[in-house]
Amino acid sequence: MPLTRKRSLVIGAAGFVGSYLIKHLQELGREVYATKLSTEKLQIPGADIRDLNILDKESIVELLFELRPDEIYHLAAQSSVSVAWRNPQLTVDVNIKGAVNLCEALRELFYIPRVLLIGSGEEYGHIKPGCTPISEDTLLDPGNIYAATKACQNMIGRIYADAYELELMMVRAFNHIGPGQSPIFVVSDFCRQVAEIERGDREPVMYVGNLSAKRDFTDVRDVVRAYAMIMEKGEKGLTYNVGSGHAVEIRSILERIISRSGMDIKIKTDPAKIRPVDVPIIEADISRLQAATGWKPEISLDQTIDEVLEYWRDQPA
Ligand code: A2R
Repeated sequence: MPLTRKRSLVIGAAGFVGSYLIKHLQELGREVYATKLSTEKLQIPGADIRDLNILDKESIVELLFELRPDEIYHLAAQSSVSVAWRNPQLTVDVNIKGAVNLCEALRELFYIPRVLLIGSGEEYGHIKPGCTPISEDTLLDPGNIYAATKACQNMIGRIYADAYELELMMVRAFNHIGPGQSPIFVVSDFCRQVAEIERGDREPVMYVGNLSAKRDFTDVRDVVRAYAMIMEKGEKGLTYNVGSGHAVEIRSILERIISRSGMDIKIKTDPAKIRPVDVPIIEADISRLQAATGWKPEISLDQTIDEVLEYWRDQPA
């Protein structure tokens, strides 16, 4: 190990991805700093965790001057599509102004850290039939407020990278899954329902949305490995899709989860889970990521499903 360890800063680490990323960076031998909102709880042995609200630019500047990180992962976001519909102002503030605050803070530093801005496959929006797998150069057509703010963050990142020679890279992450994810996401939702049925907490009926949609799922541990590789090898100003490269039908996910329970479970459509506009297939073209880093997913969908199901079986009733 080198005498001085590389310093990583993870901003917005109290969400789903943050603790996985911190653990991975620690495994890589990094000295890891992370931030959370003062209202959030996060403790990870060996990681130095601070409070930071990205709406306060001066606090970002102070923190960066104090820590002098070599690399910064920007995860902080208002990341819920439905909250974005209900509170577009907050979503614009956190996702756009927050990113601008970070970019402006970077300009005040006397050195140039590597920075990864995390966006979303949602930025592509209404993907037309025949346009999958979708590459980074596809024209963005965001279909909701959350997606629009992430598309904006992406454009701002590229502009700052070009205009001020900042070492900024952008990611568009497709569906990521794993133990600990909120049950507003489909795999976590289905696994939680099965665990509750197994415990006898509810009748043996699964409530589902659109089962024919196809989505590109990647285990969160593979996702954070990709982030670290892009941080190391990515080209400044470029955007990288992070996904498996293969879309899977939601029906197949449901069947795999139900088959693990061995129970006779009925399936009912819950109108609340059907979205007014649903894109039939979302699949990432990951050739740019693979050419730059050699990354490929290592954790199979079946393994992730097993672990997410175990996670929900272990939760108290
Ligand atoms: O909204 P909360 O209370 O869950 O807090 C989120 C936090 N956050 C902020 N951090 C600093 N300053 C703010 N003004 C601010 N507002 C919200 O960022 C949450 O703890 C964290 C983001 O984590 P998640 O929402 O769980 O996202 P996840 O799944 O970890 O995804 C990471 C990134 C996000 O940028 C997503 O939009 C993207 O990957 O897909």
